Amino acid sequence: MDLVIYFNGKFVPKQEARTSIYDHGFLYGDGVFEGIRAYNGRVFRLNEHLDRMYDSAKAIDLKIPLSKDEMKKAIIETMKRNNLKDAYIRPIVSRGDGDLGLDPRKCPKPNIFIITQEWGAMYGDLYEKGLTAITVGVRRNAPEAMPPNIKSLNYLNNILAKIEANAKGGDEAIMFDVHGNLSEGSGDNIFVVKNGEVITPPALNNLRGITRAAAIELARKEGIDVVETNMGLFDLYTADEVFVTGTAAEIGPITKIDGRLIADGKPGKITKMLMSAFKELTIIEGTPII
Ligand code: PXG
Repeated sequence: MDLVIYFNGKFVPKQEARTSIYDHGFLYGDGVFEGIRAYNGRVFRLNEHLDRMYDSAKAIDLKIPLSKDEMKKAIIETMKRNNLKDAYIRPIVSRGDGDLGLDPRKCPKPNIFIITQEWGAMYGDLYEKGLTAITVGVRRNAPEAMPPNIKSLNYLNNILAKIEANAKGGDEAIMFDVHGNLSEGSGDNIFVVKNGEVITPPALNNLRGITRAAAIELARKEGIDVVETNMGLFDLYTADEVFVTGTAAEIGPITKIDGRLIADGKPGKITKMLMSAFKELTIIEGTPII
């Protein structure tokens, strides 16, 4: 059976889920989205993802024509109609159809799509071997220009970083901000472990990751100190462990950066502990799809 997509209150086959070329989501990247995961029939941290999506929309002055509760019901219904248990969920709200001018006042009605599809582990055997990363020249968008806290439909900053990492042979890109402070990966947050402490950049120059928050909670539950502070290249190269967190990536160990081994080049103890604690959490938590 073909996947069905939620489109403005209707469920349509995926070939019919189309928007206009005048949709400002297409013309200008004007809109917001979320990336959510369901594990074994439960949607992980659905309320947190919806809070973030509505905050992103608020930050770009986009009024989503559904309440959070209605959006939640639409997501669950899309999952049910596709008979999915382990899935990736992508709600998208675009500014809607307008004209060729960029003024959002020309777009009276936002378009809402919800895509769901089956999804497994993103990095395969690299969770055991470790990922390689490249620190890229592309700087993360400055918060004063395009706040990285907004999960907008314009991902070109991240895509430029990914292109650079691809060209230089890394599984993931690591970005710094314009001041040289560590920011995040192209689609995940970054953590360093040093002398038993877990350290991550403050969430001004990166996306407030749902997995980031879960990793912080899990580390603190184990009695590990977690500090949010600015870091530089030195902190990466001299780290005991480095890992990334994201809905797609989950928790992924980084064992090589710019061709240099991190510590002994194997996934670290705290990273491995957090990976298994996170796995556990995804099994026991979540909004049931009923
Ligand atoms: N930073 C950025 C820039 C992201 O896009 C994260 C951090 C992690 O946030 P969560 O809440 O997921 O822990 C993200 C989310 C992909 C892909 O295909 C990645 C994301 C979203 C959608 C697709 O790699 N990352």
